[in-house]
Amino acid sequence: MTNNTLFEPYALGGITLANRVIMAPLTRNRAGAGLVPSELAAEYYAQRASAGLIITEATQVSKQAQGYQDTPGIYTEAQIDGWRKVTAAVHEKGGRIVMQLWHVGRVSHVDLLGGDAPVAPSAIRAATKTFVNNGFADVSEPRALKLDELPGIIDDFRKAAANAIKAGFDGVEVHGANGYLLEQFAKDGANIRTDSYGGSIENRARLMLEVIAAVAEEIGAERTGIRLSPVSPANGISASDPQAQYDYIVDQLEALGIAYIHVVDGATGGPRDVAPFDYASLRRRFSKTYIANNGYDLELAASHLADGKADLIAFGRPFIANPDLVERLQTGAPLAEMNPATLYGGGAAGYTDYPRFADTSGR
Ligand code: 8OZ
Repeated sequence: MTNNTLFEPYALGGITLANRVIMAPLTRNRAGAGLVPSELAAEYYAQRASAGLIITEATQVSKQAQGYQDTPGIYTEAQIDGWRKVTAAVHEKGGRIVMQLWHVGRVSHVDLLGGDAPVAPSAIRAATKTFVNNGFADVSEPRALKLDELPGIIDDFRKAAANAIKAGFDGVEVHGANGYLLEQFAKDGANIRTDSYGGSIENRARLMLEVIAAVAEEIGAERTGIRLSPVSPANGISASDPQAQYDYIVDQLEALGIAYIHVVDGATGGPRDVAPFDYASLRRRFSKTYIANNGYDLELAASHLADGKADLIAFGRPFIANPDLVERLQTGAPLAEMNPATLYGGGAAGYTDYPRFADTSGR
């Protein structure tokens, strides 16, 4: 393969990545009591520290932000202490790690919220399921957020970013994708508000951009990134004009000077060509780092880097069964298949017990 820069170092914001293979955020539902990451989480992430950068599983910024059973948080001292063990273990191995900050909005269930309704831009229930009480269930009917509640949500993201830095993270990625709160505001399929947070493209982007501005002010724009999924139908979301919406959003993100945008091509975890969209338009509008994700293999990753379509490529599912994904891609070793039965919840099985290729070959 010619001109493959995937295994070359890269300067992202203020940090240097050893290579351009990024571990995408992966929800694993294994947090312990108090939604503190388990002891196993430090081992799991450390096993994957040869990634140029690890983006953690989505982590809720408040109690209200949770949408699935046993996902970790970053709003209590115990959670900060738990995450500190994770960042220490990854840094010990020479890796880099940022935390993905998450508010699920309407994608939640009353049983996760002490009986409260999930919150959303508008009282429109998503056609999607969540995982709660050890099974899948339809999400609950949401209630529309009042205008005076939005500053509190922005503040939750701000505090969560500060907590992430306290816990030793190299930065944060705001989850602006996959049908969760910030995307619910941005996309008109979920937002029919008539105040300053609904209607026009500018109004629908407002909450996302205010969150990013607050996070960047708190921890520095060079440590702030965002994940976007312009045309993904994930979690029952839809948008009538994603090109204009995301061109505008990325123009504003450029003005805010953040370190990176992390863009899901097509349907998250599904077809890359689900709808027409000009990703090059986002790339042109953003001068800093562009991370591309969704269904990449070695060849596609190398070609997108060579063509200048992206600076870094995020791999999600391949990292589950291949802790040494970087080395496997680099040496041409075969990739192991993950077991879907142990993807969400449980303990070490299907989490920390996938071996490195070097430990299985030749036996
Ligand atoms: C899979 C299961 C639950 C949540 C996302 C945070 O799609 C998620 C998620 C993925 O961004």
